[in-house]
Parts: sequence; C-alpha cells; structure tokens
Amino acid sequence: MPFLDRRAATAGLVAGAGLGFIGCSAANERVLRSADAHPADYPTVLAVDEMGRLLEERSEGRLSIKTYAGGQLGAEKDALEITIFGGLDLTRVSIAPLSAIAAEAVVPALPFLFRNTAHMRAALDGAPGETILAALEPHGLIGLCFYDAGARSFYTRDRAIMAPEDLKGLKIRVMNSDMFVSMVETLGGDAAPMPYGEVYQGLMQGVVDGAENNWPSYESSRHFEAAPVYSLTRHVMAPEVLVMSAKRWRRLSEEDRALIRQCAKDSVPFMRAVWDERSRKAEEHLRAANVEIVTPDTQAFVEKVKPVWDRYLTTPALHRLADDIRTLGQTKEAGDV
Ligand code: GTR
Repeated sequence: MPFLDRRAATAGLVAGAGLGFIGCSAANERVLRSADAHPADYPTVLAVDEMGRLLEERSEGRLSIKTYAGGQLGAEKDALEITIFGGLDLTRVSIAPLSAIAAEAVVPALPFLFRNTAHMRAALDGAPGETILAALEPHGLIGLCFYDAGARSFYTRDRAIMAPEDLKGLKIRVMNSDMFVSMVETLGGDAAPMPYGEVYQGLMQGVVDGAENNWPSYESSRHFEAAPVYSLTRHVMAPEVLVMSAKRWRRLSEEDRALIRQCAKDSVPFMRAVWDERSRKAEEHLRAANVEIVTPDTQAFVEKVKPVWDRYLTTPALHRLADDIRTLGQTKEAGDV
C-alpha cells in the first residue's frame, strides 16, 4: 500500500486550505508551518520554537516558524502525509512510523539497540544519524534533525510487567509501526496500533489494557490516570525527528536551505537540556502521584525480542547500519585491532 494514498492527499488539501497556505503568496512563503502531536509546553514543541527564533534572527525576519501543537493538524500519520504532499512545511514525529517509507528508519527504533542516552546521542549526531536522515529524502521528506525521546516502557491498567509472559492476554496500544506490532507480539502481547490522541480514551474504556511510552509522554498525556502501573522495561529509545516537506525545500535558495539545516541542528542542544529537565520532573511527579513503578530485570525481554531484529534488518546495508550503531563507543577487547 503506498504510504501517501488518495485519502491523505485529500486530507492534505483540506488541511492546507483550512490553514490558508496552499499557494505561494509572499507572506505564506515567509512562515514555515510545523505540526506536533504534543502540547505547546512539551520539549519537542519548545525545540521547534527555538529553531524558529534562531531562523527569524539569522534571516533578519525573512523566515520564521509557526508551530501547531497538540495534534491540531491531525494525527502524526496524517501530518506526515500532508507534509509529503506539501500542504505542511515541517512536522515533528517519532522516527518509528517512518519505517513505512524508508527502511533505514526502523534501525534506531529497534528494541534494546541503544545502551543509554549518551550512546543514542552519539549515534544520531554521527554518521549513522546522517544516513537515516538522508534516506528520507527520496520519499519527499528532508530530515533536519533528531530530538531525544528517552526510553519507552510498558504501562497497564493493573498488571505489572516483570517478564515477557506478563504481557500475555494484554492488548497493548502501539504506534503506527509494523515493527512495534511485531515487537509486542513477539514478547507475547496483543498489539493494537492506535493514534496517540485516542489512547487516553482507549485506556479509560478498556479498549486497550496498556501502552508504552517515555516519562514525559506518559505524564503529559495523562495516560497514568488510566493505566497507573509503569514497568521500567526501557525497551525502545526511538528518537523524534523533525522533517521538512521536500516540495517546500525545492523552492528555497541554497543559502536558506543551509540556514534552516543549521538552525535545526542548533536547536538540538537546547532540546536536550529541556528534555533532561522535563524527564526528571515527570518521573518525580509520577513517583509522587498514585503510580506503581516496578523495575523488571530486562534480560528476558532482550532475549525474547531478538527475532524482531532479523525480521526488520532485511538487507546487508541495514545490518551494517544497526551494527555500526550497536558497536559505537564499545571499548575494544585486548588484542582487538
Ligand atoms: C511520543 C512521541 C510522539 C508519539 C507518541 C506515540 O513519545 O513523542 O511523537 O509518537 O510517543 O506513542 O504515538
């Protein structure tokens, strides 16, 4: 099934027309519209605001960014499709669902790939990160930068997940990603893809028994109210990515392209500082709230989920990319060359 279908193209037209930015009037060309599923005070939104501030300053007012937070332009899948179609200039999404358009995007979302935050940041700042961003370009998206998304853990309405077997019989909401479906099912659960904006109600009504996300999302979405058992499996560290419509990109001068790339890059350290602080605060708040937090031994999860890697690393190039990331920063054994 093509990623960009007719329904999405129509949605793009409707959203574009509604926002009044179909067409290329001078005023429209100055403001880049950016979508985000998170609320206005979430680190990803603040990061794109910061990028906009830098852009406006450095272009002396020629270019700026307006962010549409809180999913007001639709679910992430729709925002992404509209961006490819050209009805939206920028969108900030999780990298995971992008694997439907570029296979490389699955790699940083693989379970238990990154050892810790430093490892994740080093990989994304380096050659592997460049490769993944560049892989989006033939598909109508310019990958500008990665942002942090911490580690995702399972949360449920009432069952602690101490071992993969505890997922048995549970319907777990996942992002719109085949790999996530496969991961949850390989671990023994029942995967239910669902847009982020529908999860709270899904949990409340018992349509799903649980979901998985990082501390700040678990808190800001208020999912913790409906699913107050958080099991620190930390199974995925899929980063966020900021992408730009290649259609809009092609209308920019070389100079403005370079400026946009640089401003996006320069918003990353800002984002990381905001992210670290927000994660700490979210964890603190959730620990003080009525949330049961358990810490399972993750080794059984690591073992059980291994077949998922083979299922999604379908070419030698993808294997190499995953290997380059996995081995990055590992200290060499004595005798190694
Ligand atoms: C969040 C991420 C969102 C979205 C969400 C989800 O961590 O920031 O972009 O992907 O997870 O689970 O749908």
